[in-house]
Amino acid sequence: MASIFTRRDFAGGALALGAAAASSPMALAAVEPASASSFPKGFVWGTATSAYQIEGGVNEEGRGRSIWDTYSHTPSKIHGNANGDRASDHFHRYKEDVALMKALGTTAYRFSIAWPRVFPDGTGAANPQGLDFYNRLIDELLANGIEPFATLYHWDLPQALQDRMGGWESLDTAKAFGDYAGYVASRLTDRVRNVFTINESSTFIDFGYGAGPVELAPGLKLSQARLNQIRHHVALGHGLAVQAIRAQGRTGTKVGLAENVVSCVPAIETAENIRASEIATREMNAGYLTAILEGKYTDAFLAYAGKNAPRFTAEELKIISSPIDFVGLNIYMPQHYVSASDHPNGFSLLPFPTSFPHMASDWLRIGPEAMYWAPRNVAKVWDVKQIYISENGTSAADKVLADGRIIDLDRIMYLRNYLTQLQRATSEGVPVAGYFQWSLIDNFEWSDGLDKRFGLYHVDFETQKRTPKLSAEFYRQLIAANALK
Ligand code: PNW
Repeated sequence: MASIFTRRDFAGGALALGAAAASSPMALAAVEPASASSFPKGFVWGTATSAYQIEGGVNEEGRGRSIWDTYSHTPSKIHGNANGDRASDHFHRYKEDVALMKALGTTAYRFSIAWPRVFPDGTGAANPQGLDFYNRLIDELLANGIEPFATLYHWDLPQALQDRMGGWESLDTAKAFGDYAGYVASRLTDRVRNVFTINESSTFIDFGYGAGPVELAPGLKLSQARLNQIRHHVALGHGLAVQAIRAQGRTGTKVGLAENVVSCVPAIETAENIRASEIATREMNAGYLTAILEGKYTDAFLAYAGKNAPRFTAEELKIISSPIDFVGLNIYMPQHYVSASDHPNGFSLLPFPTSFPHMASDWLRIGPEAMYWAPRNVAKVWDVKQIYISENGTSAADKVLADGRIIDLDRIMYLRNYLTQLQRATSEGVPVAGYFQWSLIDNFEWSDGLDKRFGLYHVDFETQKRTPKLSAEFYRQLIAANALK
């Protein structure tokens, strides 16, 4: 396969990419011996996106409104007053975008299905037309040898559910989510073999319903008690969806979730600190991932939450912990560095120095070791047998140079370092089956609007022209070699 950069892209540039473009990367991979930097044979390389962030087409084929339509049209909520009405226009350009995936050499793609396209009112009558777009997309992916991985909830809750019942504040939203999951599974799992239920519970709960440092839709600021109850409802929604997919999907459909696990990294890798990071992983995820994987809220969590603890039944915990096939981890940064402690809980969370480095998004700390420790600890603590890195990537202040090139060396630096740590994990046998780079194309980055770009391909939001950044070439070379480059 030829380089995704045309010669013109780099004509006259100081970079020697012409040479790379001339020789086939496949041939290179074949002559190079498997090296210490290789990933396991059959490792899945993909990219990830979400519906509201790229699709646009918000009024097409009977789509209902989501809380993000409402929120992004509320003045001053979004940087530059941007919204997702058009976003990256993927709804109309999906064929072009699948070609971009193919040019990278990816063999998998994680996208999300917009609930309000399928159930415009959240519940009740389905809008079969709403699934047509995903049918077209899935068929196009498969025709190009790219495995579809579908996420059912990437934050675009039908507005009707927020209006009628306070969204995830109500247990009925969890039930509605289960029904929607079953409906989608009955129609798509003839071709979609891997399904993620919910994306990043804690981000949309703490930032959407709580007072997180970033604000997300619906933009509420509820008490800790109500947040814990919402978390319980979201976990229940996940469990009901797992059961509905098992009941209505094709036998053998693989189900999991995509969570921004609270990653706890040992500050210094001593045996004591490593043990502390395992304990911290279990306790710092106790409100969601631990409950899903263990079927209980830990004693320490319930004691700490006290009167703010969620109300729950044993039956609900059984549903929440319905067995899943894989765990998806969205890894952007270490949430905590930890050390061993004499405190009864066995770990202490260390404060971040103010000089700790971050990428273009203020929150996006640079701590590549999270890419080793998060999957390593999830596998160790819960004996998880299959893990996907469901998201990893970075924003960067990409500039289109006068000659049209985008030389995003900071993104390459970030990816190389995180992937080095992922390779460390897979080489030690941590069961990571694949990696989804966030993101294929620049998109609507929630409250940051169109300002923070995460794509491997630059999008000109006026013309919708896609241009590969240098990081796209980095990723293509890495995939072709199945090893760090
Ligand atoms: C994730 N934080 O969001 C989401 O899954 C994506 O939709 C998003 O575009 C991507 O990461 C990049 O931001 C996050 O402030 C948003 O810690 C904010 C945070 C973490 C993740």
